[in-house]
Amino acid sequence: MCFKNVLTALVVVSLALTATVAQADAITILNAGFEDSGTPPVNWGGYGNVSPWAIPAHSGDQYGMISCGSDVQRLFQQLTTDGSTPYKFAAAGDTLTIDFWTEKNPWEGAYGTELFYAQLWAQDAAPLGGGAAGYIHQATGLGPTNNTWTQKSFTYTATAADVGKTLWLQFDHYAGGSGNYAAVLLDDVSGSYTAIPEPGTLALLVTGLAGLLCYAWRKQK
Ligand SMILES: [Ca+2]
Repeated sequence: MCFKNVLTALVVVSLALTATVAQADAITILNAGFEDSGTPPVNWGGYGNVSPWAIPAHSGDQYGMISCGSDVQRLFQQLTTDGSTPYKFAAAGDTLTIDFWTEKNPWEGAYGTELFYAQLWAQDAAPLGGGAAGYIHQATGLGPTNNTWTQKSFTYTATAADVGKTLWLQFDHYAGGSGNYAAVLLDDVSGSYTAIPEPGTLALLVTGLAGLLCYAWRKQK
């Protein structure tokens, strides 16, 4: 093998390994499309329910709905990699991305103080309490559009304090006070995570590349 071919192979292997170690893997969201009914929907905690109301779902027949007035209502679910194994950040720098589709009924007014946001909780129990403390990230600016399904997304980068804790995704909705009523609709929630390469993986990568370089150097001589 000539030097040029070895170098080409080296670059290809390096790129492939880099892509492998930085690859995003899927988070499993159970009943992500809210096709399994219930109050709350199957596999979700909180208060919201499932509705096949007059407006069509983003996909399937049903969507999740968080209805509320003067109180805050929510839907939440623990994040797992396969439906049962909890997903936990392995190291600071790992990232988690959540995507979902949302919509709002056009007949519901826009209240000045209406709030909708997604929270990420890192702890060992379900985030049943409504307090502000306890979550590690609150993603705002995710408010739904009237009568149009829109896709929203947020990404969180883990800190050292988050490592090893169970993670919960929670959608919160507050309609703006007594006498107000509003519902936010959700559908097709998905998630993915990207782990930063572990030191051991990087060491193997560097060792392998060094070996290939030595081989190429010897062949050239
Ligand atoms: Ca659906």
